Amino acid sequence: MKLYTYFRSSAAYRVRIALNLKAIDHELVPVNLLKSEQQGEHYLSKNPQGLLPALETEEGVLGQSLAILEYLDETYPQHPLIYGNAWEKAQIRNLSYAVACDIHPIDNLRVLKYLSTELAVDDEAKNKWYRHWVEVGFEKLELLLDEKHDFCVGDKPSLADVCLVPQVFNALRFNVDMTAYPKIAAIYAHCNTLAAFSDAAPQNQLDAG
Ligand SMILES: N[C@@H](CCC(=O)N[C@@H](CS)C(=O)NCC(=O)O)C(=O)O
Repeated sequence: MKLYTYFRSSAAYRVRIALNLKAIDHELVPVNLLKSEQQGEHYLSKNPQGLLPALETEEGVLGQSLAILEYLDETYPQHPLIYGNAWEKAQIRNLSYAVACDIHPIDNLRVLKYLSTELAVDDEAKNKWYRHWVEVGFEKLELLLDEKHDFCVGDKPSLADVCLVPQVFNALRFNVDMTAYPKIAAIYAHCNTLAAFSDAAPQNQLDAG
């Protein structure tokens, strides 16, 4: 199994965490987003959407991190990412989608590039945009979390943690003040005590340079 990845891609980071949690044998294939390799012929032949990540399996190449994560959960049931009864599973998805569908896409590289190149937004305003949408999302997410658990929904990592941790990493990179979100910050710190999470972190990737 091959994962097309970039060290700072938070969607790829999600899948790296899941592969580690499930101890699935895999190879990481770097695709440099800053060199626009995701738009190159080779990568587009794998994933025509031109976005990271993509997972190459014996069955074919799959894009979209949430689809990949659910596929891995079904095919490698050890250490389930979506667990519990129907209600608990829905809670996991609720938190995961709050990050992956509502926060991440507005702050994606191509959106930030469009702000700079097409709308002539300067770096300061672009970073303000980034922080704003993370803060709006984290403010609401914080209300959905409780202090009883080490992870988003219980006492073991789920899809929600797999989505949240990369988003917090990026938020810190853009100087979001995490003291405003103590529950999110505590979950982030706790997850990073696990090798599956810390090994998947951007600074620990071979392509981190
Ligand atoms: N919904 C997609 C989002 C994928 C995505 O936006 N990937 C980013 C990296 S985190 C990317 O490839 N960006 C390249 C670009 O914006 O040109 C997923 O979850 O896989």
